[in-house]
Amino acid sequence: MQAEKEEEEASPEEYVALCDFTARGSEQLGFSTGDKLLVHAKPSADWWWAELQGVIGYAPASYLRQDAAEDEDEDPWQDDEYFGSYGTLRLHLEMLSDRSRTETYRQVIVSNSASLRNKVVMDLGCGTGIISLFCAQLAQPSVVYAVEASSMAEHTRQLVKQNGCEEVVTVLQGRAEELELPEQVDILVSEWMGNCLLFEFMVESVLLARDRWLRDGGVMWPSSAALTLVPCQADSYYSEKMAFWERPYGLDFTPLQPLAQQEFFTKPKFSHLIDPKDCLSAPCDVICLNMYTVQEMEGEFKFCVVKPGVFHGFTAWFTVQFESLEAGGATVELDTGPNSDPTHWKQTLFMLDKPIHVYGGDSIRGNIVLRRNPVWRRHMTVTLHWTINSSSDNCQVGTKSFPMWK
Ligand code: 6LC
Repeated sequence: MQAEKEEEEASPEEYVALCDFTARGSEQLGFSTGDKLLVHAKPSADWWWAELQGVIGYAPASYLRQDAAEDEDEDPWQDDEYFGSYGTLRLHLEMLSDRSRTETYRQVIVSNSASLRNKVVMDLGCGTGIISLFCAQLAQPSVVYAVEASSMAEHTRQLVKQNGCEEVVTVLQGRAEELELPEQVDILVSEWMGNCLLFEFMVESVLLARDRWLRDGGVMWPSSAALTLVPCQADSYYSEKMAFWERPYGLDFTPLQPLAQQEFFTKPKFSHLIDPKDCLSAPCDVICLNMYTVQEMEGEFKFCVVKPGVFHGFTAWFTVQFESLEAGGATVELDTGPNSDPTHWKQTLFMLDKPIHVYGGDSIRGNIVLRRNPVWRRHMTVTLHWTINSSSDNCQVGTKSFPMWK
């Protein structure tokens, strides 16, 4: 028989705190950068049972590193890996094949073409240069600085020439962070959105470029972004990954269910396409980013359940808005949710550990926090807290943190 408590019996491991952590509640353990903690158990990927100077409590795993010296040479932005992946065609093909995405950017250029005349534009993370080429062909900017860090930039230069846009589009190969330009720009356009809006944290590079290179009164495209959440059913995913173990081939495989939970439900499922009928309530914008100001990466929600069903988890997606520069012009929106054409981002599914039956009139309220992984800067943890208030039952409270990916 497998010893269930094996992990707790193992001798504690020493970890170093990478940054300060303030405990919320008596279950958590607060610490400061550089503190040495003893980790006694790792009951989940996110929260470890740890000790500091005789005090014991839960510590967030992503704040701890086993050996401070060990990773010093590693690049926490993982730029080699990140820009390496954008140096081949696979991801560019995926993005360009996404018509909703690409056509939205084209529409923004077309519907603002008069205002773009003689303007200085920066296309940050231009990839194959599609947005820069739209600008050059469909409007008359004085110059477009097409900035791209990956080796794709060499091909982009060729595409600009091939399409007769070299007078207007200047391709600059390098990271936005090290960019040097001869002037400030009037418009900063970028397609920086990752899964669940923020994954990859390219937005950080965009905001830095904004602060350095956007002139006063300049325009950001997108101008705003929102992360939307809905409580949902996910019957087929649940059956496929969890209910499966109940009776395969007439045998009881339920002892594998805790493993299945760990393996399939710890991280969110990218590439989920939610059927609108699986939404248990109307969706709610939980985080709204104004691209001109700095904001909190957390938000609250309150959902009112509209029909009885099984609450398996939350599905998230995002929208971005492009303000119009033309008098009376309409805002253009890219919506990656279930009521629009699917995009390459699809939606992101966060599964609860245990499904909960809910009924019309129940409320699900709580909050979401997106916390940047302090070491792996393109990664983040999404924490959801929820309280279900039901007329028939007492309230149920839950919380779960999802690493994306580390
Ligand atoms: C699109 C990412 C593109 O932006 C990709 O070609 C990548 O190499 C480039 N990029 C990302 N960050 C920077 C940066 N700091 N400086 C220069 N180029 C950058 C992401 N879009 C989706 N995930 N959809």
